[in-house]
Amino acid sequence: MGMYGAFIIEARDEDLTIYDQDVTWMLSSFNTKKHIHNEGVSKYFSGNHQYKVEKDAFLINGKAFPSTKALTVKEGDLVKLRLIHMGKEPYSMHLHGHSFTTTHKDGFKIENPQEMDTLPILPGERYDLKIEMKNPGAWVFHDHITQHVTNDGFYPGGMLSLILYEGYDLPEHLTDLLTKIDNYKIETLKLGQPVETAKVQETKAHDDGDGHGH
Ligand SMILES: [Cu+2]
Repeated sequence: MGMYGAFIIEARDEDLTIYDQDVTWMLSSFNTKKHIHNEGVSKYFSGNHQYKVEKDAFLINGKAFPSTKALTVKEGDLVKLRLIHMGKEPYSMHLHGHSFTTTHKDGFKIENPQEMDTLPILPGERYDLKIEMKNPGAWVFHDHITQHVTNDGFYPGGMLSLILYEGYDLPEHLTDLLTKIDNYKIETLKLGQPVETAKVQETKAHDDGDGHGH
């Protein structure tokens, strides 16, 4: 997992909005017991119809929280976030503290972009989000389907990342939870980047944003 990347082609007549950051998140899931990515599609098409494999790891760019990489920003930044759905189940990506507009879907410009803070995204879909960073703090950005923010069933984990403004760090409610459980050290995380438990425990939070109570 994580052994993939995005190939981005910009249209020649693309609008000339200048973004301070251009970030791609590839969303996927994984079964750590069977080490099967995307439910063994090749098996399915080869005539073996054993298709159902339960997922226990939900990933942003091949990593599950707390190994996901936070988006670090400055107040005033304009960020383009490209979401690419590489998985097999619907996701519902929700951002705290901000709204965003979806400027493109599947590479095509959206003529009347809607402002929103939650984006349903289905397998294969790609969305470009335009986010104005105008609310300093530490903000959670996550899949609102609860199973998808767990590692092997334990919250917090999975498809959860953060927008961190300069000077802010992991929100306290998350550091508290991480220090209370040790079950998030599942095989997925070992296969990826080591969990920086010590760093998480030392982190001082300055979260003046809302909690993660929804
Ligand atoms: Cu939330």
